[in-house]
Amino acid sequence: LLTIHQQILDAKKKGQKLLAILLDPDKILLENLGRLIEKINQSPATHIFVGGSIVQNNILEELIAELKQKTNLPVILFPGDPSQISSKADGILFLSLLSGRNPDYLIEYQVQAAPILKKTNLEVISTGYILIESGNETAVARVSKTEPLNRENLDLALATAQAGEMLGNKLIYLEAGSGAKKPVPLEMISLIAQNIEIPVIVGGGIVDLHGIKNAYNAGADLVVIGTAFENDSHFFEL
Ligand code: 1GP
Repeated sequence: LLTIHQQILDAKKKGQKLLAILLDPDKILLENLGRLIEKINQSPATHIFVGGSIVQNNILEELIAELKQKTNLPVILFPGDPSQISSKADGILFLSLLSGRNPDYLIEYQVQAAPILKKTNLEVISTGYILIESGNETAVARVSKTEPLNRENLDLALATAQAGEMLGNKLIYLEAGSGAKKPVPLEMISLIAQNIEIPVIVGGGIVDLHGIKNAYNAGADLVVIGTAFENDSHFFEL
């Protein structure tokens, strides 16, 4: 059986593009979950990400239990902090916010999370998380108290991604932030994808199928859709 990470590498090698639906526990009503999962099962999604910048809602465990019961897709934690860990998921993006200079999001939260993760069977996937300026302040920037990278500074974004790869990150996540006005620039995706070996995840502000396709064509291996699916669970039927 392949790990989540091996499956992503495998897909990349074969040129198969991957799609994650991001579910924010704070924005989900458990009574609607059954229908939502049906939509996910009918969609082209290959992965489910669960998380948010701050999760106040206490439904994380229940949400994941129900997802595990009703879908076959891998459920991967995408946590804003160590409180968002559930042993019921399949894996976790173990994020380090490489674009920022806030030590809490570079290493402190990882130190707090490590002993908790050791007690679970979660697949821990080291991920370099790079926040790109998006034309509006996003929750990630606000909560992490970090500056996103300038969208025009392609060299700095590339150097950041390469540093992540050299540090041993298994994935690079280029993030414009949930509800971003402007998604990650295509030239940036393409420069980075061409100059690192590890798979590239792209998300934030992608609101239509055209945007998904553009990100794939630029070199994204996995695209993340949150808000667009939240607003319209028929999104993928078009
Ligand atoms: C946010 O990249 C994800 O972390 C998805 O963003 O909600 O804008 O799709 P959206």
